[in-house]
Amino acid sequence: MLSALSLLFVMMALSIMMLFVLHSLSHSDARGIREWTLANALAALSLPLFAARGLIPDWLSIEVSNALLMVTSALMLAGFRRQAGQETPWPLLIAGIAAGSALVAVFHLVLDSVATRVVVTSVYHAVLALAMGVTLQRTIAAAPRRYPVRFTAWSAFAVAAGMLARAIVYGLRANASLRLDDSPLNIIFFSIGTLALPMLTLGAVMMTNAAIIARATYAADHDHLTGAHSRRAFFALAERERARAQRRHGALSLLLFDVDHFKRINDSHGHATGDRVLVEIVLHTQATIRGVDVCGRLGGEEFAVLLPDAGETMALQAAERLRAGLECASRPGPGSLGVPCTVSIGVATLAPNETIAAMLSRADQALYAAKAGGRNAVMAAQTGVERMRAASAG
Ligand code: GH3
Ligand code: MG
Ligand code: MG
Repeated sequence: MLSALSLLFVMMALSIMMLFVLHSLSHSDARGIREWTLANALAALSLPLFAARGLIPDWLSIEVSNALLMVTSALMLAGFRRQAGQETPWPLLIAGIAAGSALVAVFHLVLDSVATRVVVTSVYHAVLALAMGVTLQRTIAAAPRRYPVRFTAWSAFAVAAGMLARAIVYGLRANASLRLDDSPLNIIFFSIGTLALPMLTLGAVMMTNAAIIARATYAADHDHLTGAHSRRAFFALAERERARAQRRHGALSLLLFDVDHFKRINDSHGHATGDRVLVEIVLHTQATIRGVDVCGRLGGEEFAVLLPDAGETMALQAAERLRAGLECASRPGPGSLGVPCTVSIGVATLAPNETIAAMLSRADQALYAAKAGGRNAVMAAQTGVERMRAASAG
């Protein structure tokens, strides 16, 4: 049968297990881990004190153990706030812990009432759990994955509701003499208390994992220097758009561009300036293209833009806007790049049943032709038929 004592030991065991789980994340730079670890360590420390009631001095199993559990809740909240990038109102929390601890002492040493002590601690934990739920709820929109945040927020709200119910029930029975007994009501509330910390910690771990995965995915999908899509991510998106265009008989175009005489920029202004120019080029490109278009860095100073639902005319216009804008931005004047910088662009539009590799190869040839023609130019790719004709004529 369940007993309050066995639940205390289950909670202690779960807190220790959570310490191991949290330790597995300690190498990451995720925020909040330190607070949650400390919270579980304090809980594991406070529970034997509760359980040893009668065997150790009362002030240890009442005042100290309750104070430790109050700090535990405050640390859990601090962890969630730090994870959300928010300050923790420590003066307020310390005042709450001090007031809560003082009331526990009063209702032990002055007016000995277990029920009132339960009301005090339950209200404290309910308020803290509510604050955790609200903090988490506010971060849902910006979270990389919503499920872990929802799970944790609703766990916090469930804990708050349970603690509030406990405060009301024990408030109504203020005169009853209660101890660590095994009455069904006590067991129910004890179970809520037992599961609260492991559940919130589990949620914290799920959220941390989701954040780590999101960061790793972003790093794999984006170029570190410019923030443009990485080559791998660009081709994955291009493949998806190709399938979509061919399924719906829609258009898809590609701009392939390369910085003109970039080596000269590096040689005469330094590699750092070269890097800055690459960053500016991507910023300029992203400001020029539509929201649905995708800019990727294919390597070195070569970039590509994928234009879904854009035929050749629209793609040529976009390329010309990009070329002219960069030429303009590199001229001396306010907001100038500070170095002369132009690009040559090859433009290809997906032909029926064409692969991305074949379209890219045509865009590459057009880019080569734009370079050969003097650079700072836009060139449309030949279609497959034109290429065959040109080859047989050559
Ligand atoms: P072209 O007009 O024919 O394209 O001439 P180019 O000088 O731009 O082409 P080339 O291929 O000769 O030189 C490209 C240079 O880009 C050489 C390489 O050092 C430089 N580069 C590649 N990646 C980076 C980078 O991340 N940062 C900087 N600063 N330079 C880079
Ligand atoms: Mg170049
Ligand atoms: Mg190049």
